[in-house]
Amino acid sequence: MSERVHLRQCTLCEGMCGLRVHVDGDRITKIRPDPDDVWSRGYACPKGTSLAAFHHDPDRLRTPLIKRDGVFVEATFEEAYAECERLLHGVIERHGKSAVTAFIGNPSGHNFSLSRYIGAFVAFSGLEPIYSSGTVDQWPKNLSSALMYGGMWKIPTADIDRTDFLVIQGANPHASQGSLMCAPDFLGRMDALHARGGRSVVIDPRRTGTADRASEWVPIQPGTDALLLLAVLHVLFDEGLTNTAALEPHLAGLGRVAELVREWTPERVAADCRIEADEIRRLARDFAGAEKAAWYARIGTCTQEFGSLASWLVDVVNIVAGHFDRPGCMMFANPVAWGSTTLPDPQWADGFEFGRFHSRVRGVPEVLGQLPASCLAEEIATPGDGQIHALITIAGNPAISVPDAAALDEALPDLEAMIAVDCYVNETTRHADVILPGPSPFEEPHYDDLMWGWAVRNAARWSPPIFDAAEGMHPEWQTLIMLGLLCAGQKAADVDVHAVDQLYFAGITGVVCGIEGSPIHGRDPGEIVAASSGVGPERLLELQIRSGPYADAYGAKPDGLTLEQVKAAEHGLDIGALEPRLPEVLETPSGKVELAPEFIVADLERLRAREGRDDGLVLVSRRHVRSKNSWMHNLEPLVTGKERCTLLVHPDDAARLGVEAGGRARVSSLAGALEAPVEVSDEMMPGVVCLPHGWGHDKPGTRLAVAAQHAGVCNNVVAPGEFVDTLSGNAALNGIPVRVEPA
Ligand SMILES: Nc1nc2c(c(=O)[nH]1)N[C@H]1C(S)=C(S)[C@@H](COP(=O)(O)OP(=O)(O)OC[C@H]3O[C@@H](n4cnc5c(=O)[nH]c(N)nc54)[C@H](O)[C@@H]3O)O[C@H]1N2
Ligand SMILES: Nc1nc2c(c(=O)[nH]1)N[C@H]1C(S)=C(S)[C@@H](COP(=O)(O)OP(=O)(O)OC[C@H]3O[C@@H](n4cnc5c(=O)[nH]c(N)nc54)[C@H](O)[C@@H]3O)O[C@H]1N2
Ligand code: SF4
Ligand SMILES: [Mo]
Repeated sequence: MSERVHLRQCTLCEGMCGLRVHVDGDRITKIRPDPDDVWSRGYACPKGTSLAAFHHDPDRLRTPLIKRDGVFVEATFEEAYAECERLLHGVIERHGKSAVTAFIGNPSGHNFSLSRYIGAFVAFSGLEPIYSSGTVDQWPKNLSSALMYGGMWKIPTADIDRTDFLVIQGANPHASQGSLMCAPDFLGRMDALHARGGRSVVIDPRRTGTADRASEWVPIQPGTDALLLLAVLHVLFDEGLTNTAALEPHLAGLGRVAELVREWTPERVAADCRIEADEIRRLARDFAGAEKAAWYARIGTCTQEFGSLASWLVDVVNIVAGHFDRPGCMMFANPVAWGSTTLPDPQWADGFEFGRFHSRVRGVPEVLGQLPASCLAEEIATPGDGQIHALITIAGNPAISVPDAAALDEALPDLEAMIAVDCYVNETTRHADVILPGPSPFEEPHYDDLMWGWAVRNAARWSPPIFDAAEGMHPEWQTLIMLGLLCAGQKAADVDVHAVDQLYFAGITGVVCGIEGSPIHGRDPGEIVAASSGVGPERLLELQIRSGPYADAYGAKPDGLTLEQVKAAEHGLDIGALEPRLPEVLETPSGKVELAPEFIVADLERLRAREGRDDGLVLVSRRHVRSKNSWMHNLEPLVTGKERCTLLVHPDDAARLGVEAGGRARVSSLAGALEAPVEVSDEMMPGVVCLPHGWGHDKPGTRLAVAAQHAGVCNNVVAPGEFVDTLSGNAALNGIPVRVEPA
């Protein structure tokens, strides 16, 4: 045995855990957490330690596929690009550019190449609108952050290691490990909070693994979080519990908030939220009374009918209570390497404007450059001017992940051209004409991009590649450049990827040199380009670090940080705890936190109309620690054991509905129907049932040998596409009215 241990960071989720990857020849023999990793300190979950199964998965694509007479055949990248050119140019010739669009999925945010070159693809391709998993996830938060702080990715994180009081609303880090908040071993950090005398409260319709570990569980009726938060604000103002003196110079609209929340008493919202008024008062008092407190909210507050209101209000609660921008409270990270999607976007130079165009079929407005992912099916299926005839999916599985999943699955075969940048033949990519895979995560370097923007410490972590990529494999950043230029009408044979990359890099360098406050502001971009080394994402990362907040600024600050220093710290580099960042972090036209953006405030009217409504039985989603969205069910170590794709039902509901543990239930909604095995549990609040998302692997034509044995059902078959947070267009995947009956 000539086993070697390689240090890597996990590429799967916001935990960004440090791993020890044991390698013998070309086999990974085992993966363990790295106890010496300065960031994750010896934590990793079963997904990270199962990455060997992904790397060695025989179903993982190692070469492009082209569909010929309905059958996928292996091809070289050159052949695949030629086919993409033929397909895309054909559609553009016949229907014009507006017939082409893209769907960008979640792993794009975690992948070293994709995270830094999606911007290149979007810019070169000129495609608009595009779709993404953002509108089935965090679009409401992007919207509120854009309007409150001046940037859609300016998202405060909970300073969990120094807080005395943590509220977790609509998130289950027990499964997810945190989201828009990077804190590996989240639950261990909660234990530490309790050990130092602090408390935690989980607000969730389900008593999750996180709620079990918390000091307190507060069940809430799905979709009513905005009402609860309004009442909490009411109490803060009404009882003189606000604490804004320190922040006041940086706030605009405080008076407006005080006036808005006056009507929303705890008594008014109690019945809708199904939380006693006294309990709301106590929660508000406890939160305000804690010396250091943080109120963290995530996907349960975003993927719901009033996602934008809730996303906005939770930040207002933190600010008004004075639990903002100071240690132990909600704070902004200041990452070593700025994220590539956080550069100033010229389209919003004069502030944000939404509804610049509308979707063709449903007529809904664009928000932050995108239309709701739930529009995609109808935009493909409905004939007429502007109909979508070509789709490029990039690390996305929308046939499972977006609402009305069956409608999209049915629409995809209507496309004249479909290209997937993906590593599996799955429920979505089986419809593609061409699939372009990338290397395994262990075959390229890694350094997370956007994620560090909401990390609970400022730190850095470089991972060198372990293996060479397979012969003939193209890194995904090159594929994105190629596809972008094919959409722009260029011929594959004429594209010099490296020359284009040089231009892209020079362009970004020019932008950074133009940013006031950048450590390289005013420098000659040519000088910076000449001082840079390498190509592709690694060269971009060097720029991100060397013009970041701790940078050497390409020599101007000799004590500053370089990529080489980050690389030398093989267990990662810890800069330290978060520091206050107001007002420097703000990019609003006023230079202040906009506490009451009128665009969002106007949506209170829709909330008023919801008051007193009884939805009957409603459905919510869940995640599991051994699964990541839709695409890790092909890994044997993660799918063994008890069946996990079950309908969770409270015992009282089960008795009332006549469904039994171990039996099967039929779940139906306006959108469709499905059948699932029943699990009866008092972890659900009565009136709310729950299905996991990301399942439904029984489709013909996929190549997922293991997942097909554990198919489960796709919960998005019952998610109506038009059930959205109207303001942001984000899908409401929680709080779906359903009928449940014995199957
Ligand atoms: N009902 C319900 N629906 C939901 C949710 C929910 O809670 N409930 N959650 C929503 C959320 S938060 C999200 S983010 C979306 C996710 O929506 P998607 O992003 O559409 O779905 P994923 O399952 O993450 O699919 C990832 C795809 O990328 C591929 N892939 C994995 N790694 C790589 C890689 O390195 N390179 C490339 N090129 N491809 C790769 C996989 O094979 C898979 O096809 O789902 C949403 N849908
Ligand atoms: N293991 C694992 N980790 C993951 C993923 C995964 O699929 N598996 N996916 C990753 C992705 S893409 C994301 S976006 C993150 C998401 O990370 P989280 O935000 O932590 O998402 P969930 O684990 O789905 O937890 C959401 C919680 O919201 C609750 N909820 C539902 N409706 C409501 C509501 O109306 N109000 C309130 N207050 N709560 C509600 C649900 O019961 C659930 O417990 O996880 C990431 N990490
Ligand atoms: S929590 Fe698990 S999946 Fe997420 S980064 Fe850590 S090891 Fe990877
Ligand atoms: Mo997500």
